[in-house]
Amino acid sequence: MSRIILVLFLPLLLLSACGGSNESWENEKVAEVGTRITADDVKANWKIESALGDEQRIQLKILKNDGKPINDFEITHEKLLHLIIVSKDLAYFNHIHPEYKGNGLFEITNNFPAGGKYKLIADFEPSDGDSMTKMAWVDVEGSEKASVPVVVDDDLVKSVDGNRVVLTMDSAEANKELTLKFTITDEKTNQPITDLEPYLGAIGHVVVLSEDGERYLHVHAVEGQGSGPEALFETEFPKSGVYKIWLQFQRDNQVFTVPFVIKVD
Ligand SMILES: [Cu+2]
Repeated sequence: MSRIILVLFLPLLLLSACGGSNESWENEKVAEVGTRITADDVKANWKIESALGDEQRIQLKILKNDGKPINDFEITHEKLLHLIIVSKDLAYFNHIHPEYKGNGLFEITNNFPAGGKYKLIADFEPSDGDSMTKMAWVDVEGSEKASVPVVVDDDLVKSVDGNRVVLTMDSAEANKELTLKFTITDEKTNQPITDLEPYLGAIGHVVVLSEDGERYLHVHAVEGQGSGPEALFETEFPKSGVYKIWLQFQRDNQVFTVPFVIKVD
């Protein structure tokens, strides 16, 4: 895509460099020639193979469309690349950070709970590009487990390892910016939790996927938050339907993952 633009508009670039016509129309086009890499310029090649024991080795090669590897990545949220793994039925979730091997290649092993289809989602930012997401469905060898239905939660209160989390939203409408508010209390004492530790440079991390696993939402932690009991995140649902939300936060060096299923009108 960008190469085509480059070829088409190179004459314009030369023209303007030579002090030629300088209409705004041309300037806009020339701006697209800029060297910053966008998601359209990048592809990811995924490979999964058996490693030691029950582990599978995941390899992810980040390339430009012309096949040249992207070599340099920015650290975002403390890591070069974030990998989310979700099973087809959204029952299994993992968030891990592959090791960078150079030459655009990231690698990590993962212990999948069963064979079958999984969605792999990589978030990263080439040093001369935009932050971007590349996703793929992959097949993992092995016997499959029965699929667990995605059921909308009756109430948005979940307890995980002694942490009780309440999710409230200012609205649940599609195509509207909204805030997800998580309030965390101690399940035993009912006291507010105020010892959240920064996790990946924020108060927490939230992943949202549509019921079919096709839509992955960008969610931003509201900046400058303390250490609980509230954790606020901003997002926008692109379409009505059922979504699964995973909140991750850290206390005492341990990361907790709390899932919710909501219906968006
Ligand atoms: Cu991450």
